[in-house]
Amino acid sequence: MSPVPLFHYCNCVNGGTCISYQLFSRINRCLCPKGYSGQHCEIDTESQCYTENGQDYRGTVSKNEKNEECLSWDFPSLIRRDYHAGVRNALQLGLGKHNYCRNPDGKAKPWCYIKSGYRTLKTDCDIQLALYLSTPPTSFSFPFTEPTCGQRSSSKYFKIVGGSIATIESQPWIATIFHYSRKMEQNKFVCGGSLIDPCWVLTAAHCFSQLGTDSSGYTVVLGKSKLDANDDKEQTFQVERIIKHHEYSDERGDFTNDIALMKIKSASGHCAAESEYVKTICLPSENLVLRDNSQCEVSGYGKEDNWNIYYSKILKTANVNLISQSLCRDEYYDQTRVNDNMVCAGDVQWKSDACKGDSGGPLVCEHNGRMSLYGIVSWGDDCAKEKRPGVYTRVTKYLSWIESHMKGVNFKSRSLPK
Ligand code: 4AZ
Repeated sequence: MSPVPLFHYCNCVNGGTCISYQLFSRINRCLCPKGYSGQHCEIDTESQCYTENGQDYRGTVSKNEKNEECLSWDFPSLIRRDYHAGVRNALQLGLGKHNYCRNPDGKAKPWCYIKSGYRTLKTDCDIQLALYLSTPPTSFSFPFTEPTCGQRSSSKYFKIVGGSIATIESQPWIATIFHYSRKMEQNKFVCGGSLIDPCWVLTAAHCFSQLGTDSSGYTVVLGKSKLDANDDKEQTFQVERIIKHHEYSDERGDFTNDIALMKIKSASGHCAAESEYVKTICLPSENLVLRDNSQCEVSGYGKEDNWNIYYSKILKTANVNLISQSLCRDEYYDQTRVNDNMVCAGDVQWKSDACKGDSGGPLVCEHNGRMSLYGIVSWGDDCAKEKRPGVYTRVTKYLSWIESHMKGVNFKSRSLPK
């Protein structure tokens, strides 16, 4: 993966995406997913009740039990009180330039200040305790809630010489596929992939050309930041099944239908647990055709150039632009190699590209405020070579194939909301 420097320090929460207007200023802002607002997407615009003592309540109820309007936490005279918008850990406590009820000090329920004559009083809010008939739903595994796919918890990049390192939080859907080598007595890196459901990883069919589709030798790691070091953010799974597209072929070197699914195994049946480092990516809707030149990003542990013998030891990301189908097919490659089930993307200066080892990994693009999986790293002539863009499997063409194999999954909850 070749370089594209980016600085993002938005501190977005709840899956907000950091947008940076780098060229003109150093302004950053969070693009919040539906249901969240505020500078850091910290305000939950939908929650009407609180749980436990409401210390985590981040909703927008702003009246006390007598139906009086709360004072804003940045009201000037509150500066003399213990809790106001200017306290050091205001963001963590939920305090800011708003008058929503909060419980920053562990009281019984959310409260707020009100003005009563010359006095400022602390009063309980008119807000109900949530009642669950069973355990509360977790948004990751509960199929009837809004999908949580395609929302990263932060988008941090650190520029280094010769490349752009991505934190795992900025690509939490990336999966790393390994295969056990008996000869070397260790797991060897094979390919990248994308987590599209807690139990399913989407990757490229050509990843299994050399080592086959016997699932027993493979391992999938989620939340991995460094290729040859382990840490406690990682989640590792064995593989239950590998489904390669039955019409995949590279006999003519064309890599058509370069797509495969891996079902990962877990004793509980829940597979991946959502965390800051592990999240699903949305699948695009079937008719999504993004405009030529749309900026997308590709990530992986691929080689930094085609001749390098080593894979990158750290996760990298590069911005690439979508290239028109006709330009790619007729000018950059030819009709026998590029078909409508593929999409091409490249850097304007041909400096960033996917490379060997990035295969199977995600090409993600923003659409409707979420990141969705538009392509799978498939092939290309060399890496970052002029007029030889990266070619990706066009995911929108395989949605029914994916759905037909992911039996038992509430497929709609895996797609981008319309
Ligand atoms: C590969 O060998 C490979 N520049 C993947 C992507 C590209 C080239 C090669 C695109 O896996």
